[in-house]
Amino acid sequence: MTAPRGVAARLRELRDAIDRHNHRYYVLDDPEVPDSEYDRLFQELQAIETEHPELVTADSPTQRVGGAPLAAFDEVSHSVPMLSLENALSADALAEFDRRVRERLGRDGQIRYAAEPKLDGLAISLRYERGSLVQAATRGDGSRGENVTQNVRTIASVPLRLLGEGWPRVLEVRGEVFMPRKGFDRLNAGQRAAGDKTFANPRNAAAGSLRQLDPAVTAKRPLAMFCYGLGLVDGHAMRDSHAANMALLKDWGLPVSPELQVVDGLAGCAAYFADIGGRRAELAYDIDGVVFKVDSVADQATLGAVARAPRWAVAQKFPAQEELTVVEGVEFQVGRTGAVTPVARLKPVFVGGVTVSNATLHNMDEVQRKDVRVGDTVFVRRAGDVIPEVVRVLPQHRPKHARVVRLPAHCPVCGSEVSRPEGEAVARCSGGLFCPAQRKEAVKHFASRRALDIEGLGDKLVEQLIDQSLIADPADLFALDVDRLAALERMGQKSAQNLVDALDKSRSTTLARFLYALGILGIGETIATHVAAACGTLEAVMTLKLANLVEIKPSQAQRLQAILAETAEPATAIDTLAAFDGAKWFTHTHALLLAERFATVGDVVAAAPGDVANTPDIKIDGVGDVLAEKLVTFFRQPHNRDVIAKLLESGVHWPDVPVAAVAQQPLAGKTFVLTGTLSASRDVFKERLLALGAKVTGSVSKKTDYVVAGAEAGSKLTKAESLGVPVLDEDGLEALLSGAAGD
Ligand code: I6G
Repeated sequence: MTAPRGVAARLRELRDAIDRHNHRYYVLDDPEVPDSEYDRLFQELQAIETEHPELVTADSPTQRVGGAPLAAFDEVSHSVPMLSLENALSADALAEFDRRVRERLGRDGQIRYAAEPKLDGLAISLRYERGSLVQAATRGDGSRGENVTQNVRTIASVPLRLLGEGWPRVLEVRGEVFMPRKGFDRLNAGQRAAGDKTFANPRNAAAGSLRQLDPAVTAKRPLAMFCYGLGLVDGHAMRDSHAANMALLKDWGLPVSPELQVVDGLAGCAAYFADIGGRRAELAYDIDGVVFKVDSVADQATLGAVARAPRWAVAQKFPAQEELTVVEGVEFQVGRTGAVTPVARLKPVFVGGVTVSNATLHNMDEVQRKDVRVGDTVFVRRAGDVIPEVVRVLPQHRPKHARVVRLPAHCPVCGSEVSRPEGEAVARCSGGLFCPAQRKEAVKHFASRRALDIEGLGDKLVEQLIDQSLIADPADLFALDVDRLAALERMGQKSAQNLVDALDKSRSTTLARFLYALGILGIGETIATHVAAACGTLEAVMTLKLANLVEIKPSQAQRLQAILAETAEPATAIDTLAAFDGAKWFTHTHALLLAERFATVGDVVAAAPGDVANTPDIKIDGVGDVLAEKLVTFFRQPHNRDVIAKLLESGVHWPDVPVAAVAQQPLAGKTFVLTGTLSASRDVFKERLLALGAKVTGSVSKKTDYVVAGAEAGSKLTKAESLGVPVLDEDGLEALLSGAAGD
């Protein structure tokens, strides 16, 4: 049945009116009509939609809360990465930021900054297509987040349809979801009354509410949002200033901070920071600082981004909050790499919005420097998300029998010896993967998002698996079956099956991720990518020798032979030596390198200097002598080789990286900038370029070799054209990649 034309027109009228009233009520805080009038319009709309279900659309105000509870959130790839912010923890750090901005832009005068409070909430990306909200996603790791559309639709201040006109065909808006303090207090009072768990602070409450699988629960939570930036914009030239763009969003009905202001130079920033700091307690929501952004969009493009943060924005944090409490004990925690870290157990104290009962003491040098003893009254500090720390002791409150903290001789978890090498601050358990604590951390790392990305394998589950001896190392994960998993605490048949599926999916990975997942000391994600690119195969990595990577110059070899002849016993094993007067460069790494060829000092002294000298034949970006030793030593350990063999037997695999050494990599020395929308996330193309030895940077300069421009490329494309930098489209990039890879 088609509805009469008059009905459709009335329906449009009602939706427009309700959207407008919602906006005035929830965004502008300035309602135009009494609640009774709003209710009447809403009921009329509901009645029409009940009679004409064919007229119901997803962006109707009646459809905010809908949809069945989810089993899990889908993953969403961000077409433009969601960056984080550099922090400035002092006025000096902010001045340094301003100096760098002016230097990079070549400006003497003041920079105009857009300033607004930094909310203590959760970053979110909203996607509007032709004015309707189609997707909302969390930041996740910046490239991929979780699809929380159903939940975000329930936030009253987020429009399901944009107001006005002239919006781009696709508009991605970034902002922060938060819970105002009053709503938080009400929520906790309700939770308490119902005997349910209360939330420690508004941030946790906002995060917990947004990650509900049942949108009906989220709908009851008092969430709000402010937009602070843009993601992908397709089909509309936005304005050339950040503040003007935010004003445009506001015109389209999106909530923008009423505190947003444009200020001039560092002095303007300082005044704004002081003003907001003074009014912090009066604001309706928690903030932890102020964000300053270069207001000119063209200048933002020139400044670009480093790693995960734009160079044109900074978060100046309020000073950390500190409270007094008492150290009730000191325990030692064992981390993934065996580091034994002293942790103070504190009398619980409320600092910066959370109850703190543990604080790190970092290492024994710090314990001694601060002279922290059990029984001491101490200041504890918590700054933002940083782990709380003991700042200083109040010696006047020290009880008579305050106990001195000593490093245990044996690991508190496995009983192995704890050693602290000369000159190192960190003490380590020598148990390696024999130590359950290290095993747990190793498995957690192996499963983590940037490693093998095993969805559903949370920390608690890993702990259970190790404690119940169901696994001893990461390779054992692949032998787990649904029945064994389903028998674990808080696991059912369905989640067990999901985990087995996730394990199966994770078998297919990349060499770089695999190397990172092994958790080799010092080998982070970037270095793992360089190692994979330089070596090409796991076998090549596993057979690396120090001789491939570490240099001993002929002049050093000669001098070393002379010193050894004079000062060392010929029968001394060469791998026990390090540093001599006159050869301070000679480290344990060099001794290990020589041990690949010689057994004793006598053998080294008797050799031709040319045989003692060494020229490395593989250059791995970022791998110096220290990392070279860690890498080579790791793969020499039989238990590490056993775990790797087991992993390969369980079907973990990756595509080959057909490369030998960086110098021979086809794209070595070439710098690329990726811009605009490509058919897959830019990270995918970045990974492929890195694997062939290329560098990928965020900003275009004369040194850029290629700019790869996808759809709707903006200022970077314009800059490339003005500098005469070659521009490739996606097909051009594919051709270059397959040519370079020798396909
Ligand atoms: O995490 C953030 C909070 C607030 C932001 C941010 C912000 O502006 C007020 N702005 C940017 C550009 C980014 N993160 C990346």
